[in-house]
Amino acid sequence: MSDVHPSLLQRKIIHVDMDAFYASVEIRDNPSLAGKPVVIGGSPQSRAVVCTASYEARKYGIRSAMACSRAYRLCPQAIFLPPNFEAYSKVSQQIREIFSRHTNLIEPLSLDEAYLDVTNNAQGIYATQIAKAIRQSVKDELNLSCSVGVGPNKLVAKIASDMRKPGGITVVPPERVSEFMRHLEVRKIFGVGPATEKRLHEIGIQKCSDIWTFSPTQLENELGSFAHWILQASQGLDDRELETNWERKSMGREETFSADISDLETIQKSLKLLSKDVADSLKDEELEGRTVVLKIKYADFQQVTRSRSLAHHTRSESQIFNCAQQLLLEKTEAGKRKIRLAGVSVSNLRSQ
Ligand code: TTP
Ligand code: MG
Repeated sequence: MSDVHPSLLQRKIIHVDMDAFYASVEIRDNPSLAGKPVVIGGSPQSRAVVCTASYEARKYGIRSAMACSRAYRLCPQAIFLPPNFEAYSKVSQQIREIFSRHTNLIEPLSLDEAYLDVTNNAQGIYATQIAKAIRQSVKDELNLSCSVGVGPNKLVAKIASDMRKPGGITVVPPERVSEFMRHLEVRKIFGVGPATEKRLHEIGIQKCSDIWTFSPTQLENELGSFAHWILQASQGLDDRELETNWERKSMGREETFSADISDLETIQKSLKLLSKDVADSLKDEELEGRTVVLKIKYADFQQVTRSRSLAHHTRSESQIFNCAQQLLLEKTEAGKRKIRLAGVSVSNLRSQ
């Protein structure tokens, strides 16, 4: 078609996203949970938030980031399980191995999603065939389900993978990009958060095609430097390359307490467990780090981070804990002010 933008003809990008990831892994490993509403997060009595929920649980309105207590009210018969990061990072490595059969150009976005550039793929086959092969391998070898989007760039591929969840493949060829974007709500564009969405609504923009009615100058007057990017994105145009040299920048864990606490001993006990989890995860991923970061959220939600760099890289539980503890005692108001959350992370990482 003559009106297809030339940049849409150059690349083939796939976006893979696992379905109800943490919950699906738990159900796979404990089949008695199949078909039941399963919530991964803290206990309903705690103030933890939901990491994710099985599709059965979502029917009750349960969503990621919702308080577990609210999830419980929505569905008291739901089964609440704590996250098991070791299991999820193992699956994450396994899906990456499956992706690597098709291309070396892989950009993991999180444990459960990644972009693949398959313009020049190992077998010289269509991107759609690769999408089907990946979905099949994930099902046959890992007994898990994923959704896949295929498009001419990252923006379109990512929106596409979300269209037929769970288990669906959505292919948007270059000549269909325009129609695909036309009816989409602007918040579906990666990077349009609630504040931007509100601003766009204020000037009468709901759907991507509403943006097309503005001239670049008009849009710039309304939105400033952001105008160019949103005009491109609304047409499904996106030149970003894959960032294939992705490296983990930090490893961390945090805990929201069931009640605000000022008792230092309880906080230190929590730091010890968090430090152990961090040390274990560093070991799993064969990493070690030099900077220990303590995060504290006070009862009034004010949040502070305090960090200290060690003389050497480490993944020793006791070194991480000692450092976090010192930071707690010397650099925070814990003990005097009540706190609701503590987190420990290690950054400045290198492979060991
Ligand atoms: P998502 O891919 O956003 O969600 P999902 O895989 O559970 O479900 P969907 O089928 O809709 O893709 O996130 C992947 C995992 O990341 C999810 O299983 C749990 C974790 N996560 C959190 O811990 N907190 C959050 O707020 C979100 C959104 C995800
Ligand atoms: Mg997912």
